[in-house]
Amino acid sequence: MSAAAGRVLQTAGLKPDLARTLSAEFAAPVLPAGPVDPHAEPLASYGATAEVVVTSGRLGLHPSALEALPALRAVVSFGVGHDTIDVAAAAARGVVVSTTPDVLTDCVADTAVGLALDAMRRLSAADRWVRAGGWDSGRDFPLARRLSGARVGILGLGRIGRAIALRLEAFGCRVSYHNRRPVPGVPYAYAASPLALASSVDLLVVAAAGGTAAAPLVGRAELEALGPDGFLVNVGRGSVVDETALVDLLRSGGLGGAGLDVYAAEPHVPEALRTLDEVVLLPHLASGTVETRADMARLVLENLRTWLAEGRLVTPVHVSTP
Ligand code: 8YV
Repeated sequence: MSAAAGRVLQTAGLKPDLARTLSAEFAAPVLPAGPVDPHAEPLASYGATAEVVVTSGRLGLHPSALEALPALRAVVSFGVGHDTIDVAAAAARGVVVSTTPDVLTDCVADTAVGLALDAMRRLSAADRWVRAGGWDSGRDFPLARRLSGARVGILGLGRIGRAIALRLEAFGCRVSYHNRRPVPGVPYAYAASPLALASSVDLLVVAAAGGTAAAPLVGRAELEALGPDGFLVNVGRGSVVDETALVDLLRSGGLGGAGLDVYAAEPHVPEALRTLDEVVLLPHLASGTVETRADMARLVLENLRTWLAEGRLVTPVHVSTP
């Protein structure tokens, strides 16, 4: 019997090898994702003793789990985003939350650059065109837009935003940014608002975490400001962009193109986007390499082991003050 038996629960749907380790090493029963029933298993047996829930950014933690787990003290999450976990409500109950920062920064930034190149140079669209026999027909593929030297705005200059900026500097891009607060010591121009940023760039890259803000940071006005020759890349969260306005503007030619890894209601991708050649659609895979996902799983286990042994988390989320 594991010494941790009864102390750890895991949310259904985690990376299979992580789930296996949680079962084998911590005897962690599986909690269904979504609303929990305190009278059903595993809560009927473990609800009173479970101190830690292991989950992911995608699976999140349903508010009902906070209520149903009186002994809960920590939520250990796979992924850096925590918009699916109410960190403030957890903190109010004395529950701390950890995520997996840093280890996924490079892969997410690589994906953002890939999306920027693909959307502006129309690589996926050209690939489809070759496969469909467009080249055989003797026609030329339409000219695309240059990323090298472009003016790029980064929305959210955290770890990932900075890694994207660094990569784009190597492309000779002129980088500017908007962030909740200016970041000291960076060589990039600060724009006072998302609209000011969008108005002054060729490419807007969203690297901001989805928050609880009522209105998306990138709304119709910001997309219109990017304009028919402008491009949007989103590796942050779908909730940061007004998806309806995005679809409208891409359809009408009011926006040049987009590269998206995240959507408002994943895994739903609006039908209209699927039919547009100007948009590159990825299934939220920015951190999805064998190496990075293994690093993320290792950091989850490090947080869990450290919590169980020492009562502290290695990479806790700091609750932000307004
Ligand atoms: C994760 C992500 O892989 O880390 C994040 O915030 O969006 C992804 O890269 C995913 O959230 C894990 O569930």
